[in-house]
Amino acid sequence: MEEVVVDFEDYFPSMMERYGEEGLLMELYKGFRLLMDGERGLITFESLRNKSVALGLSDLKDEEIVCMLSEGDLDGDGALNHLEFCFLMIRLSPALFLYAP
Ligand SMILES: [Ca+2]
Repeated sequence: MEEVVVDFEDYFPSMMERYGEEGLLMELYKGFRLLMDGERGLITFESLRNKSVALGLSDLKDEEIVCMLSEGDLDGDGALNHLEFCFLMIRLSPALFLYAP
């Protein structure tokens, strides 16, 4: 989990700088679409494990995936919807708020 947090903290502030706030939300949405299970429209353990390579997260261990899912899952259905994914990404990258107006 520690590694993942560091990655996101490094990654998102520079994304914010590059894309701006709306652009970043679009990128988050693209990331969500990339990782989601196409049939359910949600990020599940299986979809995250299968597709994490596409986001350069190929070293993600199963327990880190479980950790991300349980941390991000707000309604308790065991998967991440778009909103839960955005919240999780923003929570994992508190440095983002330094860029808020
Ligand atoms: Ca959920």
